Amino acid sequence: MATKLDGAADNEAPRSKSGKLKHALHKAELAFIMEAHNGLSAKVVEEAGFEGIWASGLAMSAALGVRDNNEASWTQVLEQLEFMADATQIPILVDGDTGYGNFNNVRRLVKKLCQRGIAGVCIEDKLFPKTNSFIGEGQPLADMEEFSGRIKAGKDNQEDGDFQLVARVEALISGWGMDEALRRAEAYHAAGADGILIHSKKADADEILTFSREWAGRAPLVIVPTMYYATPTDAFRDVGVSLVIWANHNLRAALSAMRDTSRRIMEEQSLASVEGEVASVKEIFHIVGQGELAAAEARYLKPKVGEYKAILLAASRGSALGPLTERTPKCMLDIRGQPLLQRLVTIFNDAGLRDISVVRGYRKEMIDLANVRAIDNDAFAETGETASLECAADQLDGACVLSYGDILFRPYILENLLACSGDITAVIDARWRGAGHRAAERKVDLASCSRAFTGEYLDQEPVWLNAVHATSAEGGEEIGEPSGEFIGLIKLSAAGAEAVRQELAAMKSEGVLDAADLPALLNRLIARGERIEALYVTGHWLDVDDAFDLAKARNLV
Ligand code: SPV
Ligand code: MG
Repeated sequence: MATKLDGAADNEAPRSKSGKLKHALHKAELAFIMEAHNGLSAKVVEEAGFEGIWASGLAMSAALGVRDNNEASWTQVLEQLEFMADATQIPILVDGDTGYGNFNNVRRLVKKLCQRGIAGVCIEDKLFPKTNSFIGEGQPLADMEEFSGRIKAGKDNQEDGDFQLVARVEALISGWGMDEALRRAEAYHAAGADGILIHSKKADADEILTFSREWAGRAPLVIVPTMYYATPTDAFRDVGVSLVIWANHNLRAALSAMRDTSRRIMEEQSLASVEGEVASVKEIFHIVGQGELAAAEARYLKPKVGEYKAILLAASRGSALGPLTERTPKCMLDIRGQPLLQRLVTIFNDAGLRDISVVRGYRKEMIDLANVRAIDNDAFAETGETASLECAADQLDGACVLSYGDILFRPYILENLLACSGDITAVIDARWRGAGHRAAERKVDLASCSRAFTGEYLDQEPVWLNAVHATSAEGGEEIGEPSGEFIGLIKLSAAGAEAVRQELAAMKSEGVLDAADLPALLNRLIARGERIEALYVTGHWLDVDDAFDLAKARNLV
């Protein structure tokens, strides 16, 4: 029994595409490559798990609607190959026909294939323009020495050291017999071919098996069992074949499927019966990597306003409002004929944001707004803002604005926020001590930023948030002179939303989620190295904590 050549050790990773093809040809086990004729079929071959792709001349020609007679020019083939190589990670062995001419054409072909990331080429010892081997009898062969010159020229000019050149022997097909086939194989091996493809058009594999035994592993042996398809694959293993090419079955499968589908749609004048039998449009999007593009867009494109989601946190009762919130959560208190939350939703809608989620808790049945997604934090009584936000974590899957559910602000504030470019931007009121804010009487989230608000027209340098500290009438942390008050409005890019999602998960696993508020979340993000942009505003917003605020809100609108 002949054995396949000993090859490179399997643990030599990572390999280039040509290195992978070289390995497939030289390793001890039998390798398989499968036909593809364009980018999509190349992806299908890769997806199925093949070690490589056979870029079949017959299949690529037929896919272009032309014959396997070099009717497609070599540069047109090159263009198809570029799509196939770009679409896949596995190596491509190209059917280079006769090399499109003499040694001069072969060396230019090899150079160009190396430049396009093609792993290897197979050239056959016939004459340009070629005819498919299964057509007619006794096709003329190239002169053996002249063909050896094509091989040498190809190998001398490969820009990629591992590029593989396979020499295809047509002597059996053209009726020249076994001795001539072996003589030519030996000459091509001596000329530098990395492997020998012995081709046959017989329905049984006898001549292939005989050749393989006689060849006895002098160089890797490649076969194309299109006509002797019934031969068990183990028979090829037993005689030391290195690489089997399944040469045209994707093209043939596609032709059958396309014919059947077209015929049925033509006859039935309807798509109904074929719909379940063809690949879904979704599958097409998936195989061409639409998901990767969406991720790249999120990374590289500024989101359009309409792509922002909004999450409004409205789970708390608002106890400071006493009996007013006994039956109604404070976000649903009436502000001149409309609930506070409805007014907030309208601000978002007017700015172009349509996808709005509200996290409900206290008296959740009272919160039922049109075109707003309701998300429930049923543990609202024992938890706070970050726990509510975590209930909406599924919505943090792209650019997003987070807002307290009990604030109102002039629309330009949201407009300015959406124009900010940072991944995470928090709105800070520089005028927090201003009239009517009554900071000494209530809990305020005081922010310290990289620099103070200037109000200068030309001041466009970014400001960064350093920390947010909760303080109250009873006194809070000493933070020196604060830069302003965090108003409860945050803009997140897709990356920012992902960072928030991860931080919420971390807080959950550390057991600190339930007690935390948005300032705590911001501080943790800063601590882990996220840069949080501060957008200064000067008033023009309010939050509703008590009856006084409520009166003010009723005056605002
Ligand atoms: C091809 O697939 O184009 C081949 C193999 O060259 S064969 O069609 O068998 O010649
Ligand atoms: Mg071919």
